[in-house]
Amino acid sequence: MLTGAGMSAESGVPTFRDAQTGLWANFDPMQLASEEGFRANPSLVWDWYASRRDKMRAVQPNAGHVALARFAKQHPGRVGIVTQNVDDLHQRAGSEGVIRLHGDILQDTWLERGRCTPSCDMARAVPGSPPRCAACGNLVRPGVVWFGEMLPADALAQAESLAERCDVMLVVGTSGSVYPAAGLAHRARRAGAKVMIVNPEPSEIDDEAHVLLRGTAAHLLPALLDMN
Ligand code: BV8
Repeated sequence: MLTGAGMSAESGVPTFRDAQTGLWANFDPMQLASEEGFRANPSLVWDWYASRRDKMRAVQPNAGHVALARFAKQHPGRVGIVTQNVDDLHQRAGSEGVIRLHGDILQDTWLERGRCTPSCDMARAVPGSPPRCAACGNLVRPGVVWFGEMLPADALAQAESLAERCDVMLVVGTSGSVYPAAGLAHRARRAGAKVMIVNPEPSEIDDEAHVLLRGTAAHLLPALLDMN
């Protein structure tokens, strides 16, 4: 499975495509989700992530997340879930070993990666927007992969290996516009897998699909996966 923001839409998590609201209405999410965007305006970007975190903590997995988790349990060792989503809804629905390509919004990390010493303790960071290290002033940033940043090498390698070995790749709720994640469907098809896409709208990777299912994750996945 490869999932994107549409997987969480019916849980109430806005997709990247959905218009930004509130303070961030006039900001391009790709600019906000970048190191230069954060350095240019740390508090604006930190508050954007804080508002998304609050929204993600307040919502529940939907029937699509639950159907995927149940299907994986019914077919142990035969289902891999790769997600672009930074929420934890797959995990909260009971899915194990989810490969997170773009990080975890609920995790914090340091902006200047190599700068911190043992005296830099995230738990004792000076509160603020964003918080900063009490020892060296390093800024705290969300543990997500920003545009222009490399994906976690192990997660990407695992995802590429799954794409090359799977018989069927089910692609759910992605516009297929962000790389290298979107390239996984092409990689699977080239390796001989059947590619199925679940999306109410056309996506940029529809050409990779053998089967296109025009519908939503929470409606189609239970029907699709509970049949077996
Ligand atoms: C990198 C975390 C090495 C942060 C995210 C090759 C070609 C072109 C460009 C590039 C390329 N290689 C690299 C790039 C640059 C860039 C990129 O892809 N740019 C694109 C936009 C042109 N990629 C990167 O920068 C990546 N890093 O490549 O590093 C490198 C470095 C420097 C230079 C070169 C190479 C890092 C990408 C990761 C960025 N971080 N997220 C955060 O969340 O804040 S990406 C973020 O946006 C999400 O994680 C997700 O991946 C993406 C949004 O896409 P979707 O999930 O598909 O969501 P979207 O809103 O677009 O669409 C929703 C879909 O759901 C729609 O189709 C809709 O119809 C559907 N839907 C709606 N409701 C439902 C539904 N479907 C089902 N059910 C529903 N109910």
